[in-house]
Amino acid sequence: MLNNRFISFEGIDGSGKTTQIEILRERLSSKGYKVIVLREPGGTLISEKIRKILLAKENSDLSNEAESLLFFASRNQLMREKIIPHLKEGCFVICDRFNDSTIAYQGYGFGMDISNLETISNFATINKEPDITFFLDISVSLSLNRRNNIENDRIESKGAQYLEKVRQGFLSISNSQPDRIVTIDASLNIDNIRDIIWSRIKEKYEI
Ligand code: Z5A
Repeated sequence: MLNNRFISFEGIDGSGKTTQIEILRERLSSKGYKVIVLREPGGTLISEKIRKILLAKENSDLSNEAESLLFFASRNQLMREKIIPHLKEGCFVICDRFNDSTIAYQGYGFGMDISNLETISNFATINKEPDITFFLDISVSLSLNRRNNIENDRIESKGAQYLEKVRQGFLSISNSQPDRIVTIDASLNIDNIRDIIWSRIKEKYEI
């Protein structure tokens, strides 16, 4: 049996996912829970190889469809090798990005058919979605500011207009799934965001 401890974090670049995931990991661990943090794309040997293909600037010829399918392939490997086994063991599984990123970045970002992507996505994830998702929402200008001195990978190089479509995609996904997705104003300070996340975690898991 899979437990309901599958948590994902979503948002455009620089929205603070990694920062908040580290805080949540420490808090859950300090209370004695087993926690695994996984990043997407990546998290297994094969998925990390796919990540290199996806993010390498030299792969500028990668088609939109091939890019989407590589994200799904990486995710399926992560499901099979890490997410399902850890959920079965009773761990909290925290994913830095999951399916919503593909729907937002590839679906909304490229203007691809969302229902096609959702069908493939169900196949790739074996119909298991996160039990709770924190969508950290920031504006594109704040995203670009926060990432000011960091070198861009292939996807980050697509520019502000693309990122705005991705953000609108995330907003539309979160509006359509309010039971699963908690939308947080991620321009707030780190401690405020930490407190909002923790109160939702306490409420959901009664811890
Ligand atoms: N991608 C995709 O296209 N399709 C998919 O299906 C999937 C992914 C799964 C993965 O990049 C790329 O793949 C990503 C989407 C795409 N690229 N793009 N574009 P990644 O994993 O390398 O990077 P990322 O996920 O975009 O993470 P990031 O840029 O490192 O951002 P973050 O983890 O959300 O933020 P952070 O590292 O916690 O914080 C960024 C900075 O802001 C840092 O200096 C913090 O100290 C600061 N920060 C954090 N929170 C705050 C607050 N609240 N106030 C002020 N400053 C803050």
